[in-house]
Amino acid sequence: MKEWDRLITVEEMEAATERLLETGKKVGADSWQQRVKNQTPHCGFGEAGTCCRICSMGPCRITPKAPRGICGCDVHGIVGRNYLRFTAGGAAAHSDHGRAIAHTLYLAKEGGNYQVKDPEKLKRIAGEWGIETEGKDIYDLAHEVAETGLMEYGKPFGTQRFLKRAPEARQKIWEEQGIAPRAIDREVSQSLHMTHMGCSSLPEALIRQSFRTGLSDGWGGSMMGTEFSDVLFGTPKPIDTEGNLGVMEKDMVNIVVHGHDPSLSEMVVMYAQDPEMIALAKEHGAKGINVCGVCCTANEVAMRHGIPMAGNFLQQENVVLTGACEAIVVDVQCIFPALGPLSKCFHTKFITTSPIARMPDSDFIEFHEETAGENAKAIVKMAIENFDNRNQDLVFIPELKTKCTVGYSVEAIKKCLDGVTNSHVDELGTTKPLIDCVKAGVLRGAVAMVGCNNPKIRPDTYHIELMKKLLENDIIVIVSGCSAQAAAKAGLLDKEAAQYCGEGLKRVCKLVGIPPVLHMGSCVDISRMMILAADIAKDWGIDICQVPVVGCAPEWMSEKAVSIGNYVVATGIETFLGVNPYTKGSSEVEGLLQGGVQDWVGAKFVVDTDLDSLCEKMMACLEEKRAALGI
Ligand code: MSK
Repeated sequence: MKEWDRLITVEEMEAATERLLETGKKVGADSWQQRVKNQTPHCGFGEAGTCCRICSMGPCRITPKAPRGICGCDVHGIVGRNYLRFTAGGAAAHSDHGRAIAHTLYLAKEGGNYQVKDPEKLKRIAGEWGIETEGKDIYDLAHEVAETGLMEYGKPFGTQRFLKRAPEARQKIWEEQGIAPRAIDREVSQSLHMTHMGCSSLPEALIRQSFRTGLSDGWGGSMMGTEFSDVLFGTPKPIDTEGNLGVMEKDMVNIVVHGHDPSLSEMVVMYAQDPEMIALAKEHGAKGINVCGVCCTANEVAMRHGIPMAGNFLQQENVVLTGACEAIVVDVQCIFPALGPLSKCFHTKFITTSPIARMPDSDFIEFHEETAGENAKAIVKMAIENFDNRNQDLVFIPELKTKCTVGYSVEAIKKCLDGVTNSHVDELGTTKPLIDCVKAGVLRGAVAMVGCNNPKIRPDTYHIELMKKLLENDIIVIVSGCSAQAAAKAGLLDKEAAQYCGEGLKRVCKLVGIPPVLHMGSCVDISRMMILAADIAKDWGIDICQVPVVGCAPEWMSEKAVSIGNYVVATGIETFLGVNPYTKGSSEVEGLLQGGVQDWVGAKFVVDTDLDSLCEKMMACLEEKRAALGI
C-alpha cells in the first residue's frame, strides 16, 4: 500500500471545515451539516421512488397492503416514471446551458464582448454539419453554426447531428434500439408527456425514453455547450493552477464565481484584471483582486485562464465562512439557496445573475450577453467596494493549497501523445499510442470519474479513495465536474502524484509529462469523454462497449447526473454509482437498469454503496473487457 503522503487528506479538509463552522456559529449561520441532521431520516417512499404525486388524486404511496396507486399504476410504473422525470430535469438543465452558449455564439462579433477564439474548431464543426466554410467571414460562419445548433433543440425531423461522431456500430445500435435522439426539446417534452397521468407505465418504455433523453443531452445539448464554449473562449490546453480553500487571499478582494455558464465567469475574470479595477481595489486598501471558482465554473475558468479552484459542491458555504469573500457571483445550477441567508451573516454580497436561478437574499444583477461588459464591471465594482465592510476578526482562510495541472481537452490529450511518439497522423492527432499502452497492459484501462458530492457519502472520500486505488493498479483516471475538484483539493492533479501510481502508469505519466488524473472540465464536458471514447473505439476498430473504460459517479446528487448516467450507459460505457437513483422500490426497473439494458446497448449501471466493492467491481469489469479482446 502506497503512502500518498503528499496529498491533503479528507481529515485535514474536515478539520478546516470544523474551524470554519465555529466562525459560522459565532455569527448565527446555518450549515448544510445541520440541515442534513434536520432532514434525517429521509422519507422511505421517496428513497425507494415509490411515491407518486403526478396527479392530484394522491399522493399515492406503494406498500404491500396498497400495491397500486388510485389509477391502478403498479410500483414498477411509478418508479419508472419518477426515473424518467429525474432524467428529463437533468437533460433540460444541461441542454439549456448548451442553448445559452449557442445563443452567445450567435451574438459574437468582431470587437464585441464575445469573439471567436478558436476559428479552426468552428470550421471543423461547420464541416461536420455540412455548412460551407469557403470564403465566409468567420463571424458569418459563427452565426450560421450557432443558428444550426439552436435548431437542434426544436427541429421537426431527424436526429442529433453530433451522433455521427460515434462509431458506426454505435450509431446502428441507437437506431435499432429506437433511442437515437431527435430534437432535444422534443425528448424532454415527450418525457413529461409519457409520464403524465394516464400515459406510460411500462418500465421498458420509460427506460428507453430515459436513454433517448439522456443521449439528446450528451450527444446534443451538452456537446454543443462544450464545443461552442471552446469556439468562444478557446479549447483548453494544459495549464497550471492551484486548488483548495487556501487559494483565497487574506489581503485581496476575493470574488468567487460559482455555477456553470462560462459566458458570465469569463467576463468577471476579464474585468477583475482591468487596471482600472485593480487601482480601485488598492484605493479601498486591498492588495488586488483575486478571482477563484467553485463547482463547474471553477473548472471552466481554471482550464482556460489558470484561475484557482476554491472547491466543489459541498465546499460552497465554506468560501463564505472564511469571512474573506467579498462577493459570490452565481449563474445557474448547483447553487445552494442557503448562500442567501449565509451571506447575510457576513459582509459577503451574494450576486445572482440569471432569471433561471433567482434566490431570496441576493443582489440580482441580470446578465445579458449584449451588456455583458457593463454587467461584469458592475459586479467587480460591487465586490471591491464591499472590501470596506469586511470584518477582519472573522477572517480565517485554511492553509490548504495544492498544485494542479488542468485543461486536458481531447485535442490536448492527443497533442501530448503526439509529442512523445511522433505518431502524428493529421492535425487532429490520434489515440493510438494510448491504445498501444492498454493493449500492452502498461495501462489496464481508464475510468471516467465524474459527478458531485452528496452528504450521503463522507464528502470527497469516495472520489479520492477510488482514484488512489485505481492509480495504484495502473488505471488512468479522467475527471470532470466536482470529482475533478475533489482531485484538485487532494493534490491528485499535480504531476508529482504520479510517483504513487503503479509502475506502468508512472512510466506513462513521466514519458508524456501528465498528471495521473486528467482534468477534462466541467459536467457538460463529459461530452469530451464521449468524444474521446468514440475516437479510441474508431482508432482501435471496435465499438465503444468493448474498450476497457468505465464511468463512475460515486457521490452524485443532481438530476443532471442521472441524465449523464443514461447517456454514458447508452453510449456503451458501464457506469458505477455510489448512490442509488431512487429505484430500489422496483425490481423490474432495477432489473433493467442494472441488467437488462446490457442487451440493448452493451453496458449497464452497477450500484454499490460500499467503496471497496465498488472499486473491485470496476476493476473486474475492465479486466473482463480486456479478456474479451484477448489482451
Ligand atoms: S457542479 S452537477 S455538483 S458535478 Fe457541475 Fe458539481 Fe454535480 Fe453540480
